[in-house]
Amino acid sequence: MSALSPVLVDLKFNPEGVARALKTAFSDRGSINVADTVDAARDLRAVEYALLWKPDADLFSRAPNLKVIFSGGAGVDHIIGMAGLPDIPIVRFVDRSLTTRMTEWVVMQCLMHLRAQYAHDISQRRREWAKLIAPEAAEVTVGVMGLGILGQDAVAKLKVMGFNVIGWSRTRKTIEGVETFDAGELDRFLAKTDILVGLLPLTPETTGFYDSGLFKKLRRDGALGQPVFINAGRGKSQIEADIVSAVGEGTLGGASLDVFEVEPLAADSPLWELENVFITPHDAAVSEENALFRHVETQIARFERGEPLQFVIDRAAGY
Ligand code: NDP
Ligand code: OXD
Repeated sequence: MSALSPVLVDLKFNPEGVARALKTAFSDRGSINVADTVDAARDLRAVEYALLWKPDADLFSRAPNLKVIFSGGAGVDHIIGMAGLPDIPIVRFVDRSLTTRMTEWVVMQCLMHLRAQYAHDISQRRREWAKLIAPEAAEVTVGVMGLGILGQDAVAKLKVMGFNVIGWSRTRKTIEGVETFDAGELDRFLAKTDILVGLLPLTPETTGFYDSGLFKKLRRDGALGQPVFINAGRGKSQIEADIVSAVGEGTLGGASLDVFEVEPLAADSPLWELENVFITPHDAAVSEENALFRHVETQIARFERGEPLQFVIDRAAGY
């Protein structure tokens, strides 16, 4: 019997965590971690499976016999545009822990804006006892853009918190107790939204999508007064200069951003300075390495048993 092909790993995140988790993962076939100096120059021609996050530009020419590509995250935009990308299945990472982490972040940000936490932060620094009367969650409509794995979990848990939740996606979804809109109903969706939550993948359609024109269409007579923009999808979907001016002129009452046009966010970005903008460094929902490797092992086992792979992206749609 010929030896099983090792899994090629090129993950540009948390190198110590990846190296540690690889010690026990893929025990039947082994792995080649190109981030590790020992493996960096290895011959990749026989490799059949690659697990990638922002891989080296020459990876596909070095590994010309791949059968399946696995994304190290839920998004695949870091691979889709690459030169030499072979026409083979691309499987994205779908995992309970990743989904849960994202929902924690989304719910936390919605609550921070509901309760005007930035104003409390300012008062605290000034040692001021300044009570605020916040609306109830039920008075506020959260509009979730993207009703996929992450969007639907966020919707369910935002509802548990009492928010009125509506949702928008390319194709209409049916979710009990949630008014949903399809791509053609964007303006109707925005006009009902007080807090906009972006959980969209980056595709040509969603590039530069969150701009001043869109912010102006959000509801302005809701319980929060000024609408809020929250984005944890992809930074290249937002126009940051428009966010800065929308917050400055009051079109937006605040924002929460986990993703940015260019990451890391430049030290001189005006976003850092805005009191009512919460910034996190693209860590809303990190991929936990052990869970990621288990998911890849499961999918390879399915593939080798002749069963369909799960979570394969639609190359034409780009996600
Ligand atoms: P899914 O593929 O499960 O869902 C994507 C959703 O977006 C679907 O509802 C889809 O519509 C909708 N959509 C895509 N394109 C359009 C469009 N042009 N117009 C309207 N709706 C559109 O993805 P996930 O929920 O798993 O993940 C979403 C994104 O979150 C990832 O692609 C990634 O960019 C980001 N992410 C960010 C993380 C972070 O830490 N900040 C962590 C993990 C993911 P339809 O249902 O009709 O197909
Ligand atoms: C992902 C991410 O796509 O972490 O999983 O951004």
